[in-house]
Amino acid sequence: MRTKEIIDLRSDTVTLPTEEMLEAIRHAELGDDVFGEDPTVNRLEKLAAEMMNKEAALLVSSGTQANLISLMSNTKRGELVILESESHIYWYEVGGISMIAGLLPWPLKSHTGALDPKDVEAAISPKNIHFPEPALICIENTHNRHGGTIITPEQIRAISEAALAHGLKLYMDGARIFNAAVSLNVDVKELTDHVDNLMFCLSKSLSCPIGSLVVGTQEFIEKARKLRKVLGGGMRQAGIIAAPGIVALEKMIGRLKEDHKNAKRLAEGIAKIDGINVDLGRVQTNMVCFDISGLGIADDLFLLKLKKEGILTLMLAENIVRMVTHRGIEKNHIEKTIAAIENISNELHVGLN
Ligand code: TLP
Repeated sequence: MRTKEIIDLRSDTVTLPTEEMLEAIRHAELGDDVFGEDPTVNRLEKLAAEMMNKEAALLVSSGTQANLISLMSNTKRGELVILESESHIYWYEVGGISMIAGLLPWPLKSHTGALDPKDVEAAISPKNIHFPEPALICIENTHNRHGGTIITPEQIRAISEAALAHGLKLYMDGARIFNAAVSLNVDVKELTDHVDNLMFCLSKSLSCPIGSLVVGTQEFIEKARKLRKVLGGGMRQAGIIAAPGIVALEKMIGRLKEDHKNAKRLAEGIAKIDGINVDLGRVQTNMVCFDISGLGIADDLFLLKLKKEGILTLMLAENIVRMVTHRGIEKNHIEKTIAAIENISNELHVGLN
């Protein structure tokens, strides 16, 4: 019996390593990275720093760990961190910003993920004995909960001016920064120029099994390295993680435009279906978020109906579905997904009356 093909649109984190990555792991030159002696890790960190136009980089186990280490390296306990109200750090990192870093998150609302410099200015309130000291501004690029939207170099520069004027640091959660660069058709350096430091993930659309990089000045990375050790993230022969990371940075960036094309096709296809509402303007990279309230179906049932067709996806919020394209998703999967959603709509007789 043939098993049904699974179309996994839950996240680009589900991507599996390529054959070339597995080969690179097999042949990686290894050493003890806590002693700074893993040549493959050293090579990856050097490459990442060069690509981002910063002095140094540090390999860590995950995006969440990268954000936590960066928050801690940029601040002191008790300080205030300005971030976007839908940001990953605020929503999905188990409150590590407060629980472990001891910081007060100060969330600001935005339309599509980019902080308004005027709101940032206002949040950096005048000195007052009652307020914690503001220390850091965080941006997220691309912005996950806003649907993979891009913060442009101009927007980043405007926020950085507010940061600079008040002596605050600017940090970027660039988990999917290469998606932004590829979509804008710019060198990634244009997106990193105006931030003090950042992190990006290897384990999302770049197809690596594990790993993220924290990038910034030498001094910042030294602090980050020590904090990684405190958090139990010092790894030994981590070259087996770094080796596919090098393949990713050298070979996997160009293909992201395929994912963006597929996301656009998916969005345009489902936008025509009765009961579905998609904001096409937000479909800028590899995510498609859409509102199913017009179908009049419970979220769980919608997910279940797709699952029966072999299509896996997730809810971002009540009635809001998120689908993410990646290397495991091809054009025919997009067409199958559009057809499956159309069938659900027809079954429910949406639009007939
Ligand atoms: N995002 C995951 C889930 O956690 C929601 C996903 O499927 O999108 N920053 C951003 C912007 C992210 O999207 C993620 C992961 C992280 C940080 C954390 O990375 P990991 O999962 O490696 O800890």
